[in-house]
Amino acid sequence: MVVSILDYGSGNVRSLVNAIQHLGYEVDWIRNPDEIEKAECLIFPGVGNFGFVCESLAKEGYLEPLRKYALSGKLFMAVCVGIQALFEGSVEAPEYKGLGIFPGMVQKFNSKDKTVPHIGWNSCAVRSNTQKEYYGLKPHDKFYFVHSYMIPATNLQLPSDFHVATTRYGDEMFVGAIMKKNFLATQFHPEKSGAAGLRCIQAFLSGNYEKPISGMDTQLLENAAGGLTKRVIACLDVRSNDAGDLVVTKGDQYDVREKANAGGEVRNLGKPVELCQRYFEEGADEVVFLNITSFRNCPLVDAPMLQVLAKAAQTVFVPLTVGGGIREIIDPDGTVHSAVEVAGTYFRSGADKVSIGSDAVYAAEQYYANDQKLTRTTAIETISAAYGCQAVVISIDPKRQYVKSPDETKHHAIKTPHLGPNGEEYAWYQCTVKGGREYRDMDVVELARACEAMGAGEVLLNCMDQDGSNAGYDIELVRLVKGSVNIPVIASSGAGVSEHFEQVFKETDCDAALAAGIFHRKTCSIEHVKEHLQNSNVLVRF
Ligand code: 1PR
Repeated sequence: MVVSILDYGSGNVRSLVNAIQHLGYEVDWIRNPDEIEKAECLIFPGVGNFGFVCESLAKEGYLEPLRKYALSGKLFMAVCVGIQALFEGSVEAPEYKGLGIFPGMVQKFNSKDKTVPHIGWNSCAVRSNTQKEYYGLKPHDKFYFVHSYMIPATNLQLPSDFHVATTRYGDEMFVGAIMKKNFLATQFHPEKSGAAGLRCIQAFLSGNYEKPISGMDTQLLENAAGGLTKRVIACLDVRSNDAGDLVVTKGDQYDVREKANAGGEVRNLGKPVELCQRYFEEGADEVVFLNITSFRNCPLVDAPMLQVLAKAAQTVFVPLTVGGGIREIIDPDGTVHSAVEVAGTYFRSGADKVSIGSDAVYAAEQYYANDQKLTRTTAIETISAAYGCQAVVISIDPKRQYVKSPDETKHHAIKTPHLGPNGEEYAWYQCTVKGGREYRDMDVVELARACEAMGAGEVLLNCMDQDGSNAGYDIELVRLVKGSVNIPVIASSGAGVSEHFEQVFKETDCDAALAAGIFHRKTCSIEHVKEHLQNSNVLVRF
């Protein structure tokens, strides 16, 4: 069977193609409305903004053929914004009409009591006692979600031959998937949901709709184990070594060279694609690639990280983030590529999110200089507008600065039990650019808030003081930033033992913890960290 994917300009569909091919199916593209009715199996991917998706469908003449196909009884699957587009409309873009196959409007998550977007691994299964699983969705599995808008599960009016799998986030219950024979629409990304997601796609493609299972514990979905997990993320700092090979390296406080007496060379801790594969197999919830030298003077199409991503995405089915050099770039021949074009090139190679470091600081400076008005021209704003805020992470590289009293600085200072070199009781966190080499007159709270306002969907919070120290996360820093924004915060830098992950999850509200050296050096595996977290009552995915 050939699996047809609708190509109407949606974001990262590379991963979907990779997952389908990995399962042994052939893929082709539908690029014309007339081709829809000829498809024997059609997948409708959706990434980004509801308005963008529905406008593109309408403009290209897809609305009617797609509606007809979805109801035809032939194999049909919709993903993420794809499931939302099956409804009448969305509060995200009320001026656009959806396909109207199901009645009702897509709503926004309530952000008063929780972080929005809903990013991470959550449960999704049919809450009934039919003792059946549908398309391989089991109550104890976790699936990868990334969205700010959802279809509330209450007052849902669907034809009676559809089953609904639900998911809980905070006190809101929403639609995780809708299915009937030959029809599957998911809010989660099956192609990014590891083994559980591949099982779901396989069950769909092979027509394995329902399967009796014994001892199905739907009760699991009602208790704490049914919710969003804390994520454990592996980070690969990538650069060329002195011999010109692309290697994963790791610094201490951002210095990636061995000490002079050890040769002074760039530390080589392995090959990017191999390490990524290893971390996927060990159970990493996400993998981040940071291009720490931005490979200057290289045309965009030849950027070495593009090949790394393309290769990794063929066999790694969890979200991949790429950072380093996400900004407007000029090729050696003078060709200018806008930031959104640069990001698009990475998305098409297999990245799910881009992370912006230095450029986020410059944009935040511009934001405050402009009386907190949005220009809609920065990398954060343009990428977020085109691909959705969930695709934009900002990577912060702060350095702790001590002061005797908060009055000594205009920046957000905290009282700290870890006194400064001269007994200072207060500290603030200064933002840096260019991999920590240049300090700017901005603190982490100002930066995180400005980036959230400009449309960033997540914060990757490094810490120059803790990086490579194995001494644990900077708990005060994580608390400070998490308390300043409403988007997810990934704690980074300093993990040395499993207990450090437990500490950062229990003592702060961070959403994910990232580490590098501990995994590269095999001090302990991701599996071991997760076992420790589970035994400490922190909800994680296995
Ligand atoms: O400014 O948009 O081009 O992005 C550059 C990116 O590269 C930023 O995300 C910046 O953090 C990163 N970067 C630049 N130079 C370095 C360096 O180390 N010399 N890496 C660097 C930052 C921090 C994390 C590390 C954690 C966890 N390294 O990547 O993985 O601290 O480490 P640990 O668990 O071993 O303590 P732009």
